[in-house]
Amino acid sequence: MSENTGHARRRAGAVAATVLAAGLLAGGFAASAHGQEEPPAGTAQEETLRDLADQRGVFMGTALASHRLGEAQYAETASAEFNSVTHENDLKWEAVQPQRGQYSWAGADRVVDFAEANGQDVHGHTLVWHSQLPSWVSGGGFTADELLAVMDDHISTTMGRYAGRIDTWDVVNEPIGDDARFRDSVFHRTLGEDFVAESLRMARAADPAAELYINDYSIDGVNAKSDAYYDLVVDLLDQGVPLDGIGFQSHLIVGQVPASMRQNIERFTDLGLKVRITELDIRMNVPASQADLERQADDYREVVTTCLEVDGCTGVTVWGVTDAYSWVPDHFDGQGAALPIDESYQPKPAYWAVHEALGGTPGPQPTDPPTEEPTDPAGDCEAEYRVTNQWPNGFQAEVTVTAGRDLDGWTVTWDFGGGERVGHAWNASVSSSGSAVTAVNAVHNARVAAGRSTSFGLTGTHEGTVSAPQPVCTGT
Ligand code: 9MR
Repeated sequence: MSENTGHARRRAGAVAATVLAAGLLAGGFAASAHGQEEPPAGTAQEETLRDLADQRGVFMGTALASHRLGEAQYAETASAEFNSVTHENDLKWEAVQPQRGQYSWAGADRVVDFAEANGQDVHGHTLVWHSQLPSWVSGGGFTADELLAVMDDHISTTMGRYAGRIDTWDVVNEPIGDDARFRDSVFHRTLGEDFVAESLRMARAADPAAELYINDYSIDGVNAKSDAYYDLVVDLLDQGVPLDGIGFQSHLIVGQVPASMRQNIERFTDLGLKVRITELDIRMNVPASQADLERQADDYREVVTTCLEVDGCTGVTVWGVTDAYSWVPDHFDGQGAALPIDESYQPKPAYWAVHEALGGTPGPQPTDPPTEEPTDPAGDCEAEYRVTNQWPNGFQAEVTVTAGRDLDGWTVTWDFGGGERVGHAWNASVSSSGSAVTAVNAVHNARVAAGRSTSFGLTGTHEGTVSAPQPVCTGT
């Protein structure tokens, strides 16, 4: 890719981050008219998931459908939020070689071109899979030698076309079934278990520089199926078969992130393999309850944090840009809402959980109903400053503004005592002059009724001390 092109597209794509941030500023996760507006001038722009992943040197990916790339919001969100893409369907055998020897690259190329124009990596999905396999292969009646030739042609042609442009591949997808035994397929029936090793050898020959993976679902925790994979990959490595990693698809159900996920990732990375989370989504019954959305956020946080904490777990791809186009509702009756961005391209609690796990802000917290009688401060308003998190060079704080009378706007000022500097802020416009900081309400939280509260947040840097400033609040 060209650096310049990538950079230019990157800025254009940041529109989506603005939409997401503005959705947040509009006061919630639901779609709202404000969702299309620019945030108030001076409001700090939230970093996107992509920004944060880039800073950490990990991938944060999504699955793309070529036929959606003409939709501006889809394309802008995909480029702003993700630094890696996987073809959701366009690179599968039935799409690429529907008839023997007749290759069809339009959809696959479109996704690769999009990724290159946006400076994104592409993960190749997938080469040898029992599903979405054209009937000329599955019902072809090939001998072992013939089938090997058919596989070699498909692998070498497909990987060869994208050599240098697609650097990682799911060479074999889902070879083991839910019963932890090799799945019945034309490949297994004709070639036995060796079809996996053969596919990997062909892939290495097709593009020696590419990283080669086996990919499957329901192998996220330690269980009979992941044990079977463990045995398989130990065997492959013992035989010297080229294999670089294993993909955990991670199609999960809310509240069911396996407790042994970390241990499971580590046993594969201990073998010298990489682990990728390749297709993460976390489904629930719909319409989604707030409690499930919060639980889902915890689950997303756990998966992303677990991956980031293990050396050799290289990143996370979520299986789609928006709930509007997720595969889940079509395959699981009454379920959906599985992705971090909702059907209206608004960030869900899961989005902010991933944001936070990647080192960003946690986004807006749900407003708890008041549990006590509202306080009634003297004067216009009072502000309470609370440090909510801190780390070696940084900190996060929340400031609560409580109105003493009905306010049409408010300003909070304070002085940092310890050399702190504000980095990002949300739900207020924050500016600094030396150690003096001024925070002015955002549009959506300007009005505060007497006795009620609103809050804003910020992250910043420090030089060793995180002080507890005394903020002063003035109402307008
Ligand atoms: O998301 C894909 C969906 O659009 C297709 O209809 C489906 C058909 O098999 O495949 C989905 O993607 C699958 C992926 O390629 C492999 N792992 C499971 C994914 C979800 O089914």
